[in-house]
Amino acid sequence: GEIFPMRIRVIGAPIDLGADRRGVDIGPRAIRYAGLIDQLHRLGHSVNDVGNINIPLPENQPTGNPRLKYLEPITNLAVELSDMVSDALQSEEFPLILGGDHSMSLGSISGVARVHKDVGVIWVDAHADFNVEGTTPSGNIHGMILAALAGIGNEHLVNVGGWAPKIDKNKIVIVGARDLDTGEQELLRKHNIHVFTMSDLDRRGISYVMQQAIEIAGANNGPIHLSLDMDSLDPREAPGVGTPVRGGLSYREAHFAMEMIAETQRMVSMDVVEVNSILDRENTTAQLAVELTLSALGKKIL
Ligand code: NNH
Ligand code: MN
Ligand code: MN
Ligand code: MN
Repeated sequence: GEIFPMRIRVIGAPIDLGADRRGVDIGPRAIRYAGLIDQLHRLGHSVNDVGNINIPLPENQPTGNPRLKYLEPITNLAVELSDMVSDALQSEEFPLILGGDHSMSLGSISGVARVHKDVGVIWVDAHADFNVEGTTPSGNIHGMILAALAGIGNEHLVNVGGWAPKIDKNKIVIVGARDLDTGEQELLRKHNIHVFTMSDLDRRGISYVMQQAIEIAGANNGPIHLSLDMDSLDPREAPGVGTPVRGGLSYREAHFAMEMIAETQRMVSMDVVEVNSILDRENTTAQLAVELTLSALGKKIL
């Protein structure tokens, strides 16, 4: 089928400081190894792969506050990545950011929001990543990033780059949620965050849910950022993630969600996160990440 050719800037952010299970730092290489760049070319896009950001090893970093582990290196990365993403957009390239754990989205989405003030976010994830210091069960910052982007939580996370909030909380939509912590549920309710759980998906179907998600995040025909956590998929499809949760998106549901976003032609940037190669089977999850990225960037069956 026909696609709209884009100039895509690929940025690798191999951070694993925001999560407990080691192995997501291999994610960007695994996704490239699964053929990302070549397949983007074949689809008709041009690609500027700028490589991976240098991330300090956890072995060389103090953990810091156990309720906000590795806060300092995570906010340092966010500032650097934010600049890189803004720069890509200003050069009229589409930022495609490869993780790494979901803490990298603090930087990627801050960078988009600086250029597109009205951007909304579709957060496809088994989790809501809406914890704060007082609600986190783990101290892992990848579980706090969406709240931080909405202006909620620790001031160092919230004010990365010197401004807040990055995203209007009315333009945040979570799709695929099925594992929420108790305090996190309360925060989501208190702030009226739009959450489409797996139960909503069972009841209404992926087509209805994505149509709503696109209307909410892309209100007034505004720009949309897609943050795809690979643990949104059912672990049978995506075994290589740090926190698998049963009962996730099927292969086709995930593809169809991506195809619907592509149809809008309003996605301005995209993250693919949480591919954990140590827990993966023969790069299956990285291959699926590539396939889903292609669908989001215009690949059609016919
Ligand atoms: N909610 C848990 C926490 O905050 C798990 C978060 N893990 C994720 N999020 N993979 O996408 O620690
Ligand atoms: Mn996540
Ligand atoms: Mn704009
Ligand atoms: Mn998740």
